[in-house]
Amino acid sequence: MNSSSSLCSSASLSSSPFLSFPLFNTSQQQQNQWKEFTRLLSNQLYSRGFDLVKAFPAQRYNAKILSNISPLPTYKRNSTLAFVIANTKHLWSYFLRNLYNQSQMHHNPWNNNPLDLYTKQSVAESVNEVLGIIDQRDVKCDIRHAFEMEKSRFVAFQLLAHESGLAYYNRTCGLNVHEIAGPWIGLRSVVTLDLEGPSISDTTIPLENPYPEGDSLLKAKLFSILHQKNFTSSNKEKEKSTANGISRDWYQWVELRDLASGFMTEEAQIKWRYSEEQLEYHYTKNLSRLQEVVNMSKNDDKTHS
Ligand code: B12
Repeated sequence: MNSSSSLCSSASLSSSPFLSFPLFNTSQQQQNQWKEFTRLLSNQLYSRGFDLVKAFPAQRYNAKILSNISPLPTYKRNSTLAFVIANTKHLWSYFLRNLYNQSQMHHNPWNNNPLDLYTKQSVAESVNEVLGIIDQRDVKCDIRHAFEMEKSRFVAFQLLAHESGLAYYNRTCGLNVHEIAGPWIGLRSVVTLDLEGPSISDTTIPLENPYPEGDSLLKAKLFSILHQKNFTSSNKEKEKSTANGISRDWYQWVELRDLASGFMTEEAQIKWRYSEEQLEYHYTKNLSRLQEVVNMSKNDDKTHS
């Protein structure tokens, strides 16, 4: 099968603007396999709404975690190929369309956490597609998601996103901040494969804080949110809390993200900030509201089929 030509056509339909890798060079096949894999995987994921993908050696994360956190598998290699997968607001329309299509097919997508399920399916499908294209279906593969809390599967995603070079982890506000999309990103999954990863010289030098001058403001805002929360968490307030323990005054977490966007141009802030409905679902996980949004977008978008 001439897989590269069939892939090129799908890549040109929906290729990630964040891709910055050079094209595959056959004379350096072994060393560059991870670059080709990155290109293929990025395109698969982009067409499902996940537009941030970064390759890194799994060892890089393993070297930084605390001893009580499970390392990523390394398959006895010195550099093991791993990918961190995240999204900007790009995900939202793909996710809504998937929900709509599922409900049209009389599947019930409204159980548990539909975004977690969509992520799980999309990442597994994308990885399988790529392994099929490069004819390496038997390669060992481990996929973990940000929502997995079981000890053996848990990943400290903020540290991972930082160490992989995807987005700076600003501990002052507890957010990873991407150099282009700012704090408007969601960290989703990590894929580790029994393949040669990038060499240390191929990987990003430690990321720098894109907005150090904002730290004092962010620190004050976080303090005010946590302080206010502690002092207003009466039983009545707690009753008003959502299932994930976040009080209905969730908008202050949005304000924290707005503050962390202070280094972006006004145009970039408008471009990358989540829409109001995406924000509401992200912070409340309100399924009936999500159902309304899906129904509304169905009426707005005649391309659903
Ligand atoms: C546990 C957890 C929480 C707990 C934190 C409990 C605690 N403080 O002990 C709760 C449920 C409260 C929570 C809430 C939120 N979280 Co949270 N959370 C996680 C989770 C699952 C694990 C974090 C962890 O233990 N890391 C390991 C330790 C060793 O590393 P650490 O760097 O010291 O981790 C600390 C911080 O991550 C902090 N924390 C967790 N979330 C957030 C968010 C903010 C804004 C702040 C200030 C701190 C903070 O709690 C950790 C333990 O002290 C991660 C996903 C993951 N698997 O990494 C998401 C994650 C860190 N959370 C995230 C977010 C956005 C939030 C929320 C703002 C709302 C939301 N869910 O969208 C809220 C509100 C923040 C708050 N502090 O109340 C995002 C951050 C994205 C980014 N761009 O950086 C993550 C990566 C999830 C994701 N899929 O993107 N979270």
